[in-house]
Amino acid sequence: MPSQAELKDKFIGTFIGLALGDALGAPYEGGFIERFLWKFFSKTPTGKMRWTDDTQMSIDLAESILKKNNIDQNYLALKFASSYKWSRGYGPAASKVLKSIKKGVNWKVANRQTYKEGSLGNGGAMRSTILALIYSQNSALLTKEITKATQITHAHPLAIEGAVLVGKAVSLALNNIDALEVIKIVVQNSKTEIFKKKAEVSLEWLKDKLDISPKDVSKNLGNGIKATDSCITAIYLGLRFRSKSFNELIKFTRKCGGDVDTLCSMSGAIWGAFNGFKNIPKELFDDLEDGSRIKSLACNLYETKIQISEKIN
Ligand code: F2R
Ligand code: MG
Ligand code: MG
Repeated sequence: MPSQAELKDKFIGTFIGLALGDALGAPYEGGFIERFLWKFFSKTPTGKMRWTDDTQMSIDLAESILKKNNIDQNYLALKFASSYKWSRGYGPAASKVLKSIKKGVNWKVANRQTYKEGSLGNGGAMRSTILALIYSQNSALLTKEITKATQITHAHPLAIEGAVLVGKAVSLALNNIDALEVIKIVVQNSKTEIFKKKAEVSLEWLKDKLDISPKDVSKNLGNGIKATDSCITAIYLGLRFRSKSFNELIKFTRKCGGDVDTLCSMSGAIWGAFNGFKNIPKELFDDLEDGSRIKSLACNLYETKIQISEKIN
């Protein structure tokens, strides 16, 4: 178990790892059009690296927990909707959900307007890290709260399963669980064949310390926008680079292609949960949009976690 000081540093490392991964991966996300468009939005007016929807929705979730002390789905739905900005690069179905909620449609209706079963994109997984910070000591509550936070925009069971698996990996990293043990737990917790198979492949690769190329990582685990094509990939990357530098993780993940901002963001959060803020390069943090605000949110989440844990125990 980490000491209290170490845990606080890990909270900051997790949230900053998420936001930095997002901002550093964004210029490499998608195809030619997405990359070209991002050139116009990649910097803030003061020249900092701008982050995307992955970080915006994580900030919304963090602020919502700080306000309500738990997941209040109606409040969180309005919070997501009021922060929506086209230029943050939200997914197509997620954009429609948020615009509908803004117009007054109930989230339980809005989240099934595009797909009857709901979206199976990785939009729930990209923010589930925040709940791992709060519920890292209670696996059942972690699953329950991630489900509630995900289904507002992503009702599909695969989106929820991916979000739970990413959240679990972050929570285990916060608790200093060995990387091989983490992937074994991910295999055990995978309910559907598609996640389980990819987690088993990751386990074999990690066990044998194989030097798999970015191309083969993408080919076998996926690099797409769907939860099934990105969640296990990000978990694998976070675990593989657990004892290497943050820069090495980002350099490799950028080469995986596809949904790079989200792969860097989710694996960056796992890396940060293992290694803490103290190991994140200072010059990257200094160059990040709203770095101090995100750091302060992480500190406040740490205080809230202590209060919530005292109530639960
Ligand atoms: N929006 C982006 N990137 C733009 C690049 C998109 C690229 N052209 C591509 O399509 O690969 N990034 C941000 O969006 C991702 C998170 O997405 P989220 O919030 O899950 O979005 P959405 O729209 O709900 O789902 C994404 C796509 O998945 C497919 N899909 C979802 N549910 C489906 C279903 N039930 N049946 C079939 N397909 C489904 C659709 O193609 C959705 O558009 C992150 O990468 C974030 O950075
Ligand atoms: Mg994004
Ligand atoms: Mg993305």
